[in-house]
Amino acid sequence: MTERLEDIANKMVAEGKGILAADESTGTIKKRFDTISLTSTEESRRDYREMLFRADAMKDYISGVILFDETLRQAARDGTPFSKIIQDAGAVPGIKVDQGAKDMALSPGEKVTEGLTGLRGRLKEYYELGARFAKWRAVITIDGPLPSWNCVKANAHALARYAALCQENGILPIVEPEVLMDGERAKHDIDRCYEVTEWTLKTVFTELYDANVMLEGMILKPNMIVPGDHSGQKASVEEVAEKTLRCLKSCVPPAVPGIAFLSGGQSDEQATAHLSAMNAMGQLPWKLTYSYGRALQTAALNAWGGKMENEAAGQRAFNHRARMNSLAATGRWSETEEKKAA
Ligand code: 5MM
Repeated sequence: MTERLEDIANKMVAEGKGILAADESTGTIKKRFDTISLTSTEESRRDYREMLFRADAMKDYISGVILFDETLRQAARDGTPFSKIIQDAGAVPGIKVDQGAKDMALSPGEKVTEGLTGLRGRLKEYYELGARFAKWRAVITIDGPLPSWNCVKANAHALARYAALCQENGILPIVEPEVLMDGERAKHDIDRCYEVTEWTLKTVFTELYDANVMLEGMILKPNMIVPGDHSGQKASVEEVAEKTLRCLKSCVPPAVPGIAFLSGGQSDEQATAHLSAMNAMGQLPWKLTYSYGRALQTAALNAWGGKMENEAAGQRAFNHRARMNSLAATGRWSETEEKKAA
């Protein structure tokens, strides 16, 4: 029997659990492996993902894993499909279905995410392979007068068309409109991030409504409200938490069961501290949790270093980060917890 989208959503934002974004495309995982001087091959990518998916954290703190096409089709060294390892840990396997943010025609410096052509057929195949949710990431760049309405509107429209196709095929859509905080062009202050994120989210929810997307059967994956990396501005944890919540409350209907943040280039500890502060601020209309890539993986990648003999060390680092974020998802993380465990 097909699972209800609402049930998949509630499982993915279950108390104290969050999502592991392990959907790096071949180009991105190569960049990550370059930092530990490891050659990216099908085998090294498999070994790295196996180290993560067999860690204890999977059972306790991870509700879903976003995979790249290659990984959903891959098996562990003993032949067990990764999708089965994830399911056996009690988590939901998911799949990144966008085909990347590409230069937008006649909109210099902006990107539009592609991948709608043939998506219905791909979703049907991914369902057969075990995926029960999908992810599509739109990228919005702030730079002087950018983003343009053309960029915000086109990306929001594509997200809505993707989400509708997912729901038609029994797959829960994670809708990810990312207003970038990293990169050399990110010189904007926190209030500009607020303004652009608000504009983007309001446009996305209008497009989702027009596309008949059922809000109860989706998860939003937004950025937090933070200053750009190259702004020279520092915001306190309280300011980030307060502005992010204010922005989300003005844009995200309570029918949405959960919001799972991206980390976007924040340090591991910042991403955890911000999430915890928001959850400690009292009753919210939706669950607030993590769908981190870098902020869940960087410490594990470094501890593993591409060596079989470091597998346990990599898993310890991943277990620790996942536990800290689980505490944050219920507003109970503290620096004392962080240091105690380290
Ligand atoms: C894990 O990184 C994801 C895939 O990136 P590419 O498509 O560029 O290979 C990315 O979509 C990720 O799911 C989100 O951006 C969140 O990751 P962070 O690292 O920002 O938490």
